[in-house]
Amino acid sequence: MTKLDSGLRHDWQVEEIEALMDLPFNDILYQAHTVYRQYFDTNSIQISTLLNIKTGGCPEDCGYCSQSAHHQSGLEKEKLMQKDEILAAAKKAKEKGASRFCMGAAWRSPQQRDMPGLCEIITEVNNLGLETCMTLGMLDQDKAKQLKAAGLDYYNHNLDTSPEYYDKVITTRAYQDRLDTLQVVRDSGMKVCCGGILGLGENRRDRARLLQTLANLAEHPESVPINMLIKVEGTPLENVAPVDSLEFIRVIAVARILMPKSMVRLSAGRLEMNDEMQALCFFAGANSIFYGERLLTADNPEPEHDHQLFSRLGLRTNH
Ligand code: SAM
Ligand code: DTB
Ligand code: SF4
Repeated sequence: MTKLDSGLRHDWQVEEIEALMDLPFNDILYQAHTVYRQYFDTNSIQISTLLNIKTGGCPEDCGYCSQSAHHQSGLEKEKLMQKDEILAAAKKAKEKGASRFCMGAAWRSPQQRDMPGLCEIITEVNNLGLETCMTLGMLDQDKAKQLKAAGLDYYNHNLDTSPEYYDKVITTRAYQDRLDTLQVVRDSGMKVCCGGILGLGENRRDRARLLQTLANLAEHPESVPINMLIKVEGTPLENVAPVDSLEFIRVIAVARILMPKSMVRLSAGRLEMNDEMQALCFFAGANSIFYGERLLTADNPEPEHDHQLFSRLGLRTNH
């Protein structure tokens, strides 16, 4: 455990987390917001912009994903984007106010032949004055070291759901593979961005187990994205029942309570959330979002709409 991490708990029992989830809504919000105020300026949120630098044709079978070659989402497979195109998108994101640029690739893991190009991209995006994040699939120690040496600030690698529910959603890799990559990323010295998705058909215990796994990592991820499933036609999860909005807010609140110093990111699915729901997520402790009209392949709220929302809520976007 690092110094920064001292005083934080890493020994949560699932029953304790379920008890938090079961609290009356006002109590859970009050508790989460109290913790939130101890550690953060609660009127300030961080914004990151995403770019899919390699689209489609992914060999993994993640049941939620438009980019898996196993599903018929109609998405055309593309090659890794050219560096200049990526840099142009990064400049635009910076001009529009993003502080971090997150690049995603539809890979099971990157190949060594892609590494020098990826490392150049990282260095040049950093030189624009942006923090960098990548999500490229599984990493071994050597590749994690190369990314770190190039200056990559964050690596995103989600656990997505509970260990028990994982193989209902993904069969081409195991939960332990995810944990192994997270360890390699942590050991390399990069910051960890790791969270999950709600709405995969999981139950409340699965949600508690996901949060328990995240909070009981040796160090809490610096960034914890909580995604609401975006249902994609042609994927196995296209018809799954939606998660109740208040349940989603409860999960944000419990993430804040368990990981008080982490950035909790209200991630995919905001287009389906009204302003009032997002406001409650921000009250419950979400302090980061993806900003820009597109996520990886799916739409995100218009930046203008987000600005209006921030202004109506008195939120600043300056970390
Ligand atoms: N291939 C890499 C991987 O899986 O780690 C990186 C890209 S992957 C698209 C990044 C994350 O986006 C996934 O782990 C998942 O949590 C999230 N995601 C993907 N499709 C989604 C969807 N339809 N709705 C919500 N979140 C989604
Ligand atoms: C994360 O947890 N959510 C982002 C980011 N990390 C890479 C991705 C959301 C993807 C939503 C579906 C899509 O755009 O294809
Ligand atoms: Fe591939 Fe990532 Fe999509 Fe899974 S989530 S199919 S690994 S791009």
